[in-house]
Amino acid sequence: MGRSRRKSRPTGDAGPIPTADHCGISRATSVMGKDLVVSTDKTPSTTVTDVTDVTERLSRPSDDEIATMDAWWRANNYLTIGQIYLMENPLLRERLSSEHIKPRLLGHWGTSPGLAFVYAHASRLIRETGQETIYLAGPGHGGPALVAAGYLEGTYTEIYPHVTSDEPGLRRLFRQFSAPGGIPSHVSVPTPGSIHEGGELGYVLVHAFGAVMDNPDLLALAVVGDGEAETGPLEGSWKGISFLNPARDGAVLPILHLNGAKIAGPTVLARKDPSEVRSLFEGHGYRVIEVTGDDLPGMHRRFAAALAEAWGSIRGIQAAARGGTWDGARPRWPLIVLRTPKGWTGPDVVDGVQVAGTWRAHQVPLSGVRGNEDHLRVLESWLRSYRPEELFDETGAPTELVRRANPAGDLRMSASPHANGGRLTRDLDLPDFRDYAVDVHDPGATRGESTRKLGELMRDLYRRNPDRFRLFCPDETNSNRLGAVFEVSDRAFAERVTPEDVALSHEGRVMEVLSEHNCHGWLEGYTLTGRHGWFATYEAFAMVSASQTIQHGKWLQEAANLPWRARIPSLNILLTSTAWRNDHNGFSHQGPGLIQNVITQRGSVGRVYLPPDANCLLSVADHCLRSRSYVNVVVIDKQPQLQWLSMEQAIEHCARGAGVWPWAGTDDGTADPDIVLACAGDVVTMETVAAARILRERLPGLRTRVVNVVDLMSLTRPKDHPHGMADTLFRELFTDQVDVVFAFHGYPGAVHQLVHGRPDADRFRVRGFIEEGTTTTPFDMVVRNRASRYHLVMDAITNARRTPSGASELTAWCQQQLARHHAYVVEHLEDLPEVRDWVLGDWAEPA
Ligand SMILES: Cc1ncc(C[n+]2csc(CCOP(=O)(O)OP(=O)(O)O)c2C)c(N)n1
Repeated sequence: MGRSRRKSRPTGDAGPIPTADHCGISRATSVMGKDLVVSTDKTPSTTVTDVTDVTERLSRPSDDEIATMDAWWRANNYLTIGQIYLMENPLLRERLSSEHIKPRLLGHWGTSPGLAFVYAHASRLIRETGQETIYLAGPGHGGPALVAAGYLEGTYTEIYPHVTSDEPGLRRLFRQFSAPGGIPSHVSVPTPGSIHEGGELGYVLVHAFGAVMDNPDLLALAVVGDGEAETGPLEGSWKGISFLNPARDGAVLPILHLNGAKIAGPTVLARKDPSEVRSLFEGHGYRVIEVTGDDLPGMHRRFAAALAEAWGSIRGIQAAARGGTWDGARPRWPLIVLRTPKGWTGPDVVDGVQVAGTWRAHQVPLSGVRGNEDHLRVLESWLRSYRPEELFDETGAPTELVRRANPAGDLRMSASPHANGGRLTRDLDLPDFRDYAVDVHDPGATRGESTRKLGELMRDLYRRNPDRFRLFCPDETNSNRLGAVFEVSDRAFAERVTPEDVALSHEGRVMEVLSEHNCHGWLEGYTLTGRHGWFATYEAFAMVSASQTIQHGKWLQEAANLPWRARIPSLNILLTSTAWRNDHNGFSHQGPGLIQNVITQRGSVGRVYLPPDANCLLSVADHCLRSRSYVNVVVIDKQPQLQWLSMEQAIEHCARGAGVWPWAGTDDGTADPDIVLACAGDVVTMETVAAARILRERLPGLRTRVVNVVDLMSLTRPKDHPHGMADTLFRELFTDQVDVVFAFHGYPGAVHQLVHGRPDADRFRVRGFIEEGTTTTPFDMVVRNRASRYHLVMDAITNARRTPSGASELTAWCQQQLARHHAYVVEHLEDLPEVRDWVLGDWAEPA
């Protein structure tokens, strides 16, 4: 450490540009830090060939064009550093002093110059081609660079007029960054042009691929951090091209930014020999284009050529597919590997220690500026090295030299309507969900596979909305009984299709990939750019992508505070193959954890629905598809299940969120019941209704009331969530003193959490999933978790306000029934017939 290295400086604006000193990989890597492995391979994996006139021109920027891009880049770097360090003296009108420095230096410099470099070049591409482009910064901690980009493009001032395009505006821009009452340090929701915060690393490509699906004119530039590239979700997301159709979808251009380091050490891909990196991505099906170095203006020339080559190749692929000359083979989409030093153009050596090109450049390369005169002087000369006097005029506005780098209007990446997807959202052409109703004459008399009905509704959504609805599912569309969609659309697949494959083609639009991260992220990208969809998954494996659900919820929550962000279609998540009926599988497949995550999130974005049957599911689904900017979690099993409500009843029940099922209990509503039997979730609803029936038959003196909850958030107080039911309704359903035996689909703690603050909340006795799982019979699952009808009956007796005669005999009978169950399932490997075939109508007391 401590070895000083040659360091380049930004170029001048309009002066003569030195000839590009083309460096091979070996030379370029040698300036990036001693830690980097140096390759002697000088052969680029692709050459600039077969390009149109436009790409030819793009690939050879004039000196003037380079000067323009370089000025914009310098301005961006200057603004980035200003945001991290300065609270006064934004244009260095006076000698920098410690009073100008923020007391807390928060932000990330290391990735920012690379992000801004790519941005400057992308803007030139857009200016020359009119290409609609969005920019996704995987390392979203480079927030100041993207804020600066929006500011230089004028978008920032258009959205936030108080951040003016002059010296006072610059001061505000700097002061607000990473500051109380200001903006966060990442490419977060307030950043114009962003659909991707990049806070939790790993999702940049899934967002990019989701954004371009059914978006044929869009190019998503996705900068992937080399640290980010070590995450599981990112590693899995390179496969996006295997699902892209060049005729119908737009394109993703990944730019893998190998700046060599993450927070505290080197990255795997940066330390690999470039030939290995190339092989890796060629293996994924990409055409790898490499640009390496820190020399200027050589880097401008080489990157311009690389971008031109990538764009030309994208347009070539699309032209062939759209012009009918595509042979159907999965195209080899371009990918740029960009090697630059971390903290490029920043302080090289600080206190005798190498900073630029190392992990030390990650956050704030000069940390002691306020109390360290040497650091202060280094900071000042660093800022002055960008020659701000050429970049900002006497009023503080960006000069013409800088501004001419910007594309116009909506083509500015910070102003792209695609990145404010609500602006482009078209409502779904929705079929009438009542048309898919299950005929229910008597409650609990017939069985049906509820999700099959939803599949039929989705089939017709595909039919009516071929450009704006998709289902995303990790390989389980059929298993989850949603297979009706295949009557209209195949699964999307861009790899080889064989005659044995079923419902699989290039034209397909049902998204099946065995990655919850990809499915979830693609749907996020799809909805963030204004289109609609569902993510359907096994309930337990929703936990694989639970963090994405939480992150997206945060995004929506923050977006709701920004009037300029138009509301986008909701993220709809169907959890099926649930904990209670995962028949083929076992404990690993049993986990209702996502409910807990969603109800725990602050704010009003999350909604959890537990429809007990098909008609309720249809009503809830219709509501979710019409809603905007929510995370809707819908939980229902795929197995045949008892149907309770007619469509009219279901609509009314779902609209209220919760209600009494008078036919299930014995309470006539004239006085408080002795016990309330409440339920939320399909399987436990059946157990509750069965328990109420047992009580009616065997303990007729006990007044029971059955309450079913569809909208879980309705249990909360209105001040805690917009769905929270009014106090009067809560008392109407649950009284304010009668004990409630609550059978819940998920973990019991969730109900306690939700009813917190309601009258005498301690009276809720909750049964739910208590992690007693295995591969066993359906009824054995509820028995193991003490949520069976017999457990509920015993709970009702224990907690009822009165104990009618016969109660202790009934308790003993329940215990006998449980003993019978245990003996029977072990002997016969299935449930007792009176349980297995139980329906409400013909319940018969066993002999
Ligand atoms: C999933 C996740 N894990 C850890 C972090 C903490 N973190 C923030 S930045 C960073 C390093 C990122 O390195 P890289 O992607 O190479 O970005 P760059 O070097 O360009 O800053 C880490 C580990 C995170 N943000 N997200």
